[in-house]
Amino acid sequence: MGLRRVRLSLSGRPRKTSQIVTLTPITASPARPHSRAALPDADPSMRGAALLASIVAPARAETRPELILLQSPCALATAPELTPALPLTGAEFVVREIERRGIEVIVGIPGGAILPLYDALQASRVRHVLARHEQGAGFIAQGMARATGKAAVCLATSGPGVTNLITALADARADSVPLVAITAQVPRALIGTDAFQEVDTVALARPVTKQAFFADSIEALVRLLPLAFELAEGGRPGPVLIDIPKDVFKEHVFQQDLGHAGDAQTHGLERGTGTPTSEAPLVPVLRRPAQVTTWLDAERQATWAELAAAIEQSERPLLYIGGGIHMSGAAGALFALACRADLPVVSSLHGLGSFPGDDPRFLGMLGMHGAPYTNHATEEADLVIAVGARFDDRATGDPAKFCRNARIAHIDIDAREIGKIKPVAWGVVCDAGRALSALLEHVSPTTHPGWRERLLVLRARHPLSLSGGACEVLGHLGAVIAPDTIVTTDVGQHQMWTVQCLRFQQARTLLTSGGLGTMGFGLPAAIGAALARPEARVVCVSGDGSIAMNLQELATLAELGSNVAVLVLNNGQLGLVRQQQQLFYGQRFSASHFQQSTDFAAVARAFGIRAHAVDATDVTRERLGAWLAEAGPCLIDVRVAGDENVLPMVPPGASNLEMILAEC
Ligand SMILES: Cc1ncc(C[n+]2csc(CCOP(=O)(O)OP(=O)(O)O)c2C)c(N)n1
Ligand SMILES: [Mg+2]
Repeated sequence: MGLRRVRLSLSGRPRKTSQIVTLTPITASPARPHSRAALPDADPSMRGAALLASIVAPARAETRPELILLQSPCALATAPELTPALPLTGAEFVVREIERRGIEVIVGIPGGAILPLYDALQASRVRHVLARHEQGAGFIAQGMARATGKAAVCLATSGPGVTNLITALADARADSVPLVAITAQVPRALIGTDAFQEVDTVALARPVTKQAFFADSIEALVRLLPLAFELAEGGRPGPVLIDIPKDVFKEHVFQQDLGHAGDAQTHGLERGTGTPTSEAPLVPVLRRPAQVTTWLDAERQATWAELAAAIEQSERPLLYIGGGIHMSGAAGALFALACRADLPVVSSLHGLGSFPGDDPRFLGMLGMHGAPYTNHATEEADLVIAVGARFDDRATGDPAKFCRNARIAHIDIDAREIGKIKPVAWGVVCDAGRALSALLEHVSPTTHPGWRERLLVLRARHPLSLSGGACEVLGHLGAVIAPDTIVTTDVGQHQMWTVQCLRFQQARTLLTSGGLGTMGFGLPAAIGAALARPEARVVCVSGDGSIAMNLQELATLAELGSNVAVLVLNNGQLGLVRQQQQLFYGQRFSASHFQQSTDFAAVARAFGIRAHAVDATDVTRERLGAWLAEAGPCLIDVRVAGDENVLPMVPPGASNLEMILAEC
């Protein structure tokens, strides 16, 4: 990338060991990193925009530069002031840092190595929710984070606590969810001895987190924990793990004992444990060079003028939005721009809710299970402005055949996403909200009447046809829930039917596992959402396969008494697997049918949760409304047919126009 090295005094006073720090804002073209002069008063232009900083420990400066994603250079110096007279233990410091950030609820499961932290929590006003499985804890934290956009904290003890948590971290990484996972490690003296409940946590977490730190001293802990929060929320959000040996929790710290911020950072890197993972692609061998014709600089007005002119000149422009819109709080700017420039909007799974689902400009979800007219419209567009979307294969189908008629502008806060999958004409590294506001300023009121008419034709000619018991139930659900109801889903047919049948109106009202597609997400995520927004009704739409994967969290839900309704669409199948076997494996149904059905209502009652078991045909709008209106948790087990398919479906690897359609 041609990074330049500069010397940077992080604290503003002379240092014994200076760090060599290389900074380039990802708002700029990777080819044109900011110079030293841009660094000191960086706040207005850089705060909020992520920086790629290469932090190089002096000893390894030439050999192994490390890349790290920061919100601002100030992040390195944000360790709190400690009172010299009052020493804190490491555990007390962790609790104080959580409190200092205004975090009211955390979630986890205790165990031997993390007991000092749980002991310190006793004296805190922070509420701890006891999950029943660490994967559940991770997803509860995700529910809080996805509902609010703020980093949520989950705790796990060493060994199996950590390994149980890993799936939730990988899921958060895939969907850019800000988490801070605080894990305990065996005491330092035992590390490397195959001690009881010892695993190499950082090595396990590294490929599935934005960053994994090892705090091998109290000084490192004091510097790394604030940084963990900054990293989790800064730039493109993601999970950050900090692993803390049991004896570090018990060490004491005075202010005069602290090293410099940079030293602590160096500390982590020197051990090889602070290796930032934000740069690590999930599958390294598949990394390709960015395919971008022109990089545009988000800082220059000319950039926005150029894109605004392209919109005005286009005959069939289209906005393609993704999860970056709600992450950046850009729904307002998006709506304003779509109105001013008369732009239709298509969305990825994670973009749903960022644009009002019932607005005539909204064309719905594109891709594998998108509406047929949405895929046709995307194919006919001559200009596609992709904002906060990553051209996932579920959205694009065969990328070579995606948007063949369009010039594409791709705006994303993460430079690595731009031109990763699909060649684009323009790449702009920018926060979605900033980009949409800038475009709004430059674009004149425009209309595209011919394109509007064409879209009406496409809607009529290629409708989304929804039928079957599950869709009827979901239709009733859509009719009885308020627009601010948070809906979580699991993974399977029920997930796709949910997003096809419901019209999401507000950002952060659909919480679903999109990137990793993790069964077992829905229930704990719903619990987390209810913790974050206790006033809201939360509905988890699940399947009989998925709900079983974190069923134990019904106990957590019963204890909390939250307003979470679990709607199980019980088809006796791993339905989406069965569907693929039917369509693509000659109807050879291998391990997709449950031999024995589970009475989930009875199970829920055993956990102390109100429950109903009904056939889909017995679900009416009134009954469903009445069940949801009752406060507190409930589970509704709805038996649906086992042979229904979620359609349309683009076969894996095919183009979005090669949909298998429902028979109308
Ligand atoms: C943890 C995990 N294991 C396996 C899968 C693969 N998978 C995707 S959908 C699916 C079936 C889901 O069944 P169910 O929850 O009953 O939903 P349905 O499709 O029947 O609506 C499976 C096994 C997955 N996504 N996640
Ligand atoms: Mg099922």
